Amino acid sequence: MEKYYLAVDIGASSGRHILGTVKEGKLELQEIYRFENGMKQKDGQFCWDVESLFTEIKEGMKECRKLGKIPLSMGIDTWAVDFVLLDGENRMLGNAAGYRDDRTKGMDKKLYEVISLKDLYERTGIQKQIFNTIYQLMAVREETPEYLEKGETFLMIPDYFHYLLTGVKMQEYTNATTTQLVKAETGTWDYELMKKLGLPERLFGNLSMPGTTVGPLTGAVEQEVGFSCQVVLPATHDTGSAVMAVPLCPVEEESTEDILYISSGTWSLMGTELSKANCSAESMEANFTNEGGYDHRFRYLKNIMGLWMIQSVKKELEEKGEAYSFAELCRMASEEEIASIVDCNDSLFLAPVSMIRAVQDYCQSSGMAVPKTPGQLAAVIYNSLAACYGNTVKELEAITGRSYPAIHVVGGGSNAEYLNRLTADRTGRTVYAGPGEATAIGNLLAQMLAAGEFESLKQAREAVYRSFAVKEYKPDSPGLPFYPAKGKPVNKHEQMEEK
Ligand code: LRH
Repeated sequence: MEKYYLAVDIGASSGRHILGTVKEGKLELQEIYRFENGMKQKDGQFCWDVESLFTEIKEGMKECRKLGKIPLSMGIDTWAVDFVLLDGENRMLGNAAGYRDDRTKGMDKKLYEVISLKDLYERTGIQKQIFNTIYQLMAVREETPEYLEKGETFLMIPDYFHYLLTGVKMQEYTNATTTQLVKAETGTWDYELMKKLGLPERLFGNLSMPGTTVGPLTGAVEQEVGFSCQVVLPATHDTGSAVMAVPLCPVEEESTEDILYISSGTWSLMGTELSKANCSAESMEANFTNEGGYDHRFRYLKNIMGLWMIQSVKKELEEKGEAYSFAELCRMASEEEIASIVDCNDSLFLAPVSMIRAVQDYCQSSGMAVPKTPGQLAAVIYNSLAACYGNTVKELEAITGRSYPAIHVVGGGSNAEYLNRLTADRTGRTVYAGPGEATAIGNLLAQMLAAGEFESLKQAREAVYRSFAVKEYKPDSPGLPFYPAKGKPVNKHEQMEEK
């Protein structure tokens, strides 16, 4: 009898249900459902439609029933930092505001009246991003303090969905660290900080680690979807799940402290794994973050604007009646000579009214060639991203004192061949691209580890390496897909053995 596990992975632009199983030490995946997501304006605020997302979660679960593949367990991961507040009767107070909403404008100044940025970083190790939960909670305190007074529970988005599925409220650790309210040293809520900020402690219960069983589905959900299973916490922060699925080559790589990764999607999260957080001033100045990972490891990384810029340009062009696929934009970009580079991490690009205008204005005001055609715009964006990766490698090497020969690009963006080539060239490192479904795979791994399918994360990562095709890109050379003559993609390790 096959044992199935279900990962529900919801990103900023889409969600998917993926069933996973382990066969002869290899992971097998089946995507059974996919749906759209996005922040929408509601009551003058950018919000997530959590109600319709929960309907989609249940619709996807029904597919398991239809296929006759009932999972032993399931877990949900989403983007970080966003949350809901529930009152004593478990009703939402206000909306599930999204991180691109500008309610946090000026909240950094308010926060620093209470605690300096340096002290905050020393305690939490979390990189300043104006949309972090801490700044969002400051905005709640300013605009709707009654929500904090009436609030009984604070739940991050995946915790809220787990609650709707099971009736059990759990607060998962990896995602909680992105609130900037968790102490890096202890991995527990920083109640002292909360007190300083006027945030009621009662909102924040004990943190639970990935692998913890939340509980079985409620009777109502079971009836609706047609089966029951346990809900088990993955790393509910999508990036935490993606980093769990960075493949580890048993021959070349001892641990993920030896390698760099980029979790590439709407955001590009570039970094390494550390066993101890680095909360130094140097690290803070370089804007690196120490997000909590599986097994109390730290995801030491930089948050880079990512594919959001090209996604926004693509959408804008579509609205003007000019539709291009990402592959077409990449091809057009590769034929352009434009040398302009923008700073992807400039807050200008976080939520501009027009991304095309934002890129053009940036180039204009810094005296660089202004991109006009879709190909030129795409070239500037992809080259800027790769240049940012190049700088980040240098910063990481300077801070950790290590040298990293290779970069693993995982997640949906690992399919962007053109960007992979630019990344290899601009970083001067070998790029290993894949797997594309890293986030869902990582979600599954946490459940599988809890069920005893693997003994350790290292073993699980080695299974990822054996199970999925990885493409290699050497600097200054075209991407070389690892396709042996007979056709099926193999991974780099098998390829080396063939030589
Ligand atoms: C990626 C991500 C990232 C966060 C951002 C809000 O989806 O979770 O790690 O910083 O969304």
